Amino acid sequence: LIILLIYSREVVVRMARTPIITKMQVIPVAGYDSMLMTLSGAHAPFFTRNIVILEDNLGHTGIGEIHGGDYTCDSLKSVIPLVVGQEIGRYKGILDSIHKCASKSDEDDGEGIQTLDISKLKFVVKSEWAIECALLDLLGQYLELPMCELLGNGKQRNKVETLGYLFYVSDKGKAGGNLEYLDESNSNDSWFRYRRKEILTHEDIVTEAEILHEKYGFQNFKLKGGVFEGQYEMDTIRALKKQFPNGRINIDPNGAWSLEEAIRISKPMEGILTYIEDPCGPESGYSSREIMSEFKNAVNLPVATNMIATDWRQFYHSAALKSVDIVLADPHFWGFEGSVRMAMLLNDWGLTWGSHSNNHFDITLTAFAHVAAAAPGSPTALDTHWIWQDGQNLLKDTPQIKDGYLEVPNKPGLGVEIDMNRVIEANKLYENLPSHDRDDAIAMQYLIPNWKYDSKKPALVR
Ligand code: GKR
Ligand code: MG
Repeated sequence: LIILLIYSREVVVRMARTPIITKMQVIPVAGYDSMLMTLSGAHAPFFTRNIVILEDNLGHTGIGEIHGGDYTCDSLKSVIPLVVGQEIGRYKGILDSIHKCASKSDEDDGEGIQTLDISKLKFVVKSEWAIECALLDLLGQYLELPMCELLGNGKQRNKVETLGYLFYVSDKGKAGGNLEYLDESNSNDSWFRYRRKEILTHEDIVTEAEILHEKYGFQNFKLKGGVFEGQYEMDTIRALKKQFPNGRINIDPNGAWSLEEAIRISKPMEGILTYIEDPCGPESGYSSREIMSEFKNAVNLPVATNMIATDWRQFYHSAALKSVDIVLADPHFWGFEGSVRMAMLLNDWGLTWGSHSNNHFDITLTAFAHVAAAAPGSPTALDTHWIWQDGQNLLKDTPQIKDGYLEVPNKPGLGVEIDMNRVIEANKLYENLPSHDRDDAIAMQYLIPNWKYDSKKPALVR
């Protein structure tokens, strides 16, 4: 039997025209975050991710990063036998075999994230896209081509316009020392000091944008709404526009406003906002795709989403109803090839592509740079939470954001090198956490006792 196994392995190796995957590791990791405010509550001091590392018989290493938590980690580990032993040239077949053996979790009711229930995000994210990323990294190294050259029609640009993701931030001191938020008050970097402080007023947000503009050169900003009354948040946008008259500014309340409120407060913002993201959600028996379509009929602003079109079936209905102009097709929802396929389709239809993000490390930053580099036409400035994590690098050569543009590594594959010492540290942090799933209610309850999530009430409105 042993001889037979050795023989059949030899046959596979001899027949393979591209390298064989010899090892797949799944490493859960954690990093530090600020007390960022959103409709779903307040970010915890830590966020979690899963890292995939593939090795091939040429000695190359391919990497990918995705959503954190045990569900995603276990899904990744369960498919290791479908990946190891395969040749990288068959990467589409490998992913197809994973899809075919995937089964829907009993907890997944198919609702998606149209009401921003973050416990459902793990069903919208597909763990195998971290494997797709690592496979494309290996394939790019084998072919000596940057990853963006393997996607869609290949590389469309050398750098990718990126936005400054503005958040209201609560005072971490209000958690009474029970939650271990990072203190960067001694940092030499003014952004690193500022991002861990309370940021709640219009003036605070303008200062946040000014510091970010100074450090990264952003000309595009997105304010995370769903925290205060909608009118207060629109006044923050006005203050931003006053300071950055040429800036392109967007607000995303994650569907918190009713259709009536969204129309009332957004109409006066025509000419001030560049676009608006998920202003309203499902109501009165109508889905968010129907409600957003009515919003679009009433308000003359381009509308973006990462909530109402998270797969092709939802996109079909969103497109049929003309509910959106901009689809933020996160490669971790749609896949790398799928996100670029969406970019090509939107471009052909005269619509716009962009990408959504959650907290992430620099592996995701690099991967998104390649996807956006392959998106044809004029994508909207890319979302990234990276500015809140900058400094917690898992790479030795993290791509930089300069003058508002993220560099796209011009080396084979992802074009970056993983720093295993940092990964091991981030894994230790993860292993010491009491829970691995995101729960924004815990920190919120220090601000408002017994606070509960309500998709129709901004977090600080109770
Ligand atoms: O990180 O809290 C957050 C964001 O609000 C995230 O959960 C959203 O999914 O950033 C995202 C968005 O654009 O909707
Ligand atoms: Mg959004």
